[in-house]
Amino acid sequence: MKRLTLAMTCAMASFAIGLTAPFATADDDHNKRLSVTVSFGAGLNTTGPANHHILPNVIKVKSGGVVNFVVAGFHQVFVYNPGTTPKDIVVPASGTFINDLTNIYYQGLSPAGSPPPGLANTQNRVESVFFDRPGRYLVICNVTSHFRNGMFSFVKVIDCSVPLVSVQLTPLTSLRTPSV
Ligand SMILES: [Cu+2]
Repeated sequence: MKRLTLAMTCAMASFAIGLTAPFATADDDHNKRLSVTVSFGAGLNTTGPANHHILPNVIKVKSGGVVNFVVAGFHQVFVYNPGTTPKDIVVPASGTFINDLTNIYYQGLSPAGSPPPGLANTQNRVESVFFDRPGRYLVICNVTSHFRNGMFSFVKVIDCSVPLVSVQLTPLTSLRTPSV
């Protein structure tokens, strides 16, 4: 038995992704998963619950990578440290925003009011979030009604430098067809 490093596994996964999605290479750093684009909101041609989605549902990125949230419309990105689940979010009975800061990792720009100095909080924008530690991070839209409509996702940060898996490799000699 030979041990494969996760780095090799990541390379193989990238190859597999390349086989299944040969055209999805421009926005994810040639499938190296260091820069990933995510749709935060279904788009500007949708309204109501149809808009309240984060795509994809599971976002995969390497540690040290960046997720670029493309915000379409009135939304606010909140990212929580590993351990927080959607059921942990304390949703107020009323109000536009949830604002649960427990275990928060990244608090995105509010689409309401004035932006922080030096930043723009226009409703249509890109927010780039850096992830340096492996784990499973919950991402939600902080707008109360949107979260209630299921607007949340997960960022799965993978550390490709640590050996985590092992597989059984079959020697090539055992695969030869016996001669007749
Ligand atoms: Cu939203």
